[in-house]
Amino acid sequence: MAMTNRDGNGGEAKPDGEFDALIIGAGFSGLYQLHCLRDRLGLSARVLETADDVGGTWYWNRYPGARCDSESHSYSYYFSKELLDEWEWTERYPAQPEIMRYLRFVADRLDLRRDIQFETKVRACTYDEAENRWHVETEAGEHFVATYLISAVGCLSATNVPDIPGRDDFEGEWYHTGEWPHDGVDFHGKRVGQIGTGSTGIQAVPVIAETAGQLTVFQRTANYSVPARNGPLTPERKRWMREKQDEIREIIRSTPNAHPFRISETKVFDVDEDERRALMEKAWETGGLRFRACFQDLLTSKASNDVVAAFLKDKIREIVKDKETAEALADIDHPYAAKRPPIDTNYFETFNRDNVTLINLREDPIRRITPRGIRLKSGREIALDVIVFATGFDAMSGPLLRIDVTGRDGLTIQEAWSAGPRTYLGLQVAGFPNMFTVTGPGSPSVLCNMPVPIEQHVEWITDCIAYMRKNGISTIEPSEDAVESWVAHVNDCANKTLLPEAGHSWYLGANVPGKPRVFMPYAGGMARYRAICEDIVAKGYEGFVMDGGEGQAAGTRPADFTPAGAADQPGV
Ligand code: FAD
Ligand code: N01
Repeated sequence: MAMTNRDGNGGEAKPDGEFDALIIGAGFSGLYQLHCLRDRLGLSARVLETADDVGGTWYWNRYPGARCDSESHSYSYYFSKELLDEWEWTERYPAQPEIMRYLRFVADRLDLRRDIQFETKVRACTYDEAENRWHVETEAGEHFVATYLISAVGCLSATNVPDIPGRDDFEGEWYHTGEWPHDGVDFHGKRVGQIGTGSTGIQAVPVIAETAGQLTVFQRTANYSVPARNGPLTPERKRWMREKQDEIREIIRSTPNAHPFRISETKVFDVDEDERRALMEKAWETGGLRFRACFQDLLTSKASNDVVAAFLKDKIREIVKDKETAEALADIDHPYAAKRPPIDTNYFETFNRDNVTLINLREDPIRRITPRGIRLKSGREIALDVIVFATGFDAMSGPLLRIDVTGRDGLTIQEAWSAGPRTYLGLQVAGFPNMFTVTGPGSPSVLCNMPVPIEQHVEWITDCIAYMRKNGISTIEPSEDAVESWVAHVNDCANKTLLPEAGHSWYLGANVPGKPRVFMPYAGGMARYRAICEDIVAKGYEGFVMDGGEGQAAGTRPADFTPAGAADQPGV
């Protein structure tokens, strides 16, 4: 007897392997997308996930010190009062194990696991125009078919291990932080080398240093960091979080980057030097990403940014005792927060330990990895037992580009994005009907506290699919014109900020050799982005081409992206 899929809330049963919707990825995005399509629309849906559990980012990134830079009460789903009421965070910034527990709790509470197929890596997705179906193949050779394909593959899920000559000759152990062994790594007494001083590296250094015999940190680009001031949540704070859910929701939905605090309206030069200093000291004591909110114009005025950057560099010089090390750490070449600003627990302090050394790669770059360690251009060789690659990700476009996705007329995603990713709203790609991307390039995603854009994207996609089914629409995709307009708008928004000035940042794809340099996230602000998406729907899905229905604003080119009432505040 042919097997059939149990079909959500009453949809038609389908042959084995055939679904209304296939979702790739079981992180924050994929879990909520499954819930919406299955439990709200009653569609048959299946999630395909490489890992053997839910969690996404928090499944893979188990490196020492891994934790959030979003405050716990905002790094949560807000769509369900039950979930909010039933979960309690324990720290201001939850660590990786706690976030994993949270996502497992959500998956179990919503009974999602029965529609997730784990240990299943998607290899290829091909659109069949005659059938109007997506065919999905896995690495193991399984075959699935669906009407709607939703990529929830994440922005930071494709690891970037630099191709340093000799890497494969290394006789010790090496690990990338984004694919960390589940049973941990024992650093006791070992000579450890860590390459990379981004958010990840800055979290890992203090924890690795606690047990390593010797830790050598290889720094190519010096980075700012502000103390996280992490700590346990008091009972009063937990009660406040529970009682103020509605207010918190209102704030995270209305601030430009969806964090649970408002950005000051004061500009750096609105106040005199003493007051400015006092505001920065206060923000430094508050810690975390709230530091960035101490002035309104940090990312729109270079002169203002210079003031804050100088303050932060002086902090490094105050903390780090060895003068040469302090200067190398403070020799930062980009505006503060032009890269996602790291927050830390004792990062700079760790360089005062006897077992920690900084190598400034700007002065003496890595030449090769040898069987025994890392050799620098000067000829100096640092003997190592373990190398930790805290070298980041092929971000935003990388995870989807690692799948062979083929749309209409044989167009591949690799061809469509050969000059950089091109989307409409970060949600769809021209030539790929009925394929949706959650947090795709062109969405505000990584500039935000991400659960907020994730919920918005998922709900937008769900409403769109509901609209299509109600109106007998068989396909949706953006017009080339609409994509053109959106890409131009994304660039305009970025160029109004200092973000593109961090020339080597992953926002620009500059961290991956050969990747086109295009500013990928939408810097116009999450609140404005939400208003734009709503406006486009109100105008009959302006900019989208829909097939089969009637009365659509088929393919019209949006004149601009200035919906009434949307704040024109940069989303940074
Ligand atoms: P992911 O969590 O990345 O999930 C994507 C899933 O897709 C993965 O499980 C992956 O295995 C799966 N997948 C990918 N390709 C395939 C394939 N071909 N076949 C099958 N499965 C596939 N954001 C914040 O807002 N605040 C923070 O504090 C914060 N901290 C972070 C810390 C780290 C170390 C990192 C790396 C990111 C952090 N982020 C943070 C960003 C974080 O990625 C998002 O907050 C969020 O977890 C993304 O969820 P997602 O479901 O969209 O993607
Ligand atoms: O990655 P990164 P990440 N030789 O790309 C260096 C989120 N996140 O994993 O700047 C030598 O920022 C590279 O040097 P350079 C957050 O969104 C959040 O740290 O290219 N060095 C850089 O120092 C974050 O932005 C949290 O010169 C090399 C580092 O490796 C994003 O994830 C925690 C090199 C990579 O930094 C990515 O952060 C962690 C080479 N060949 C992550 N190649 C929190 O919420 C790369 N580098 C707290």
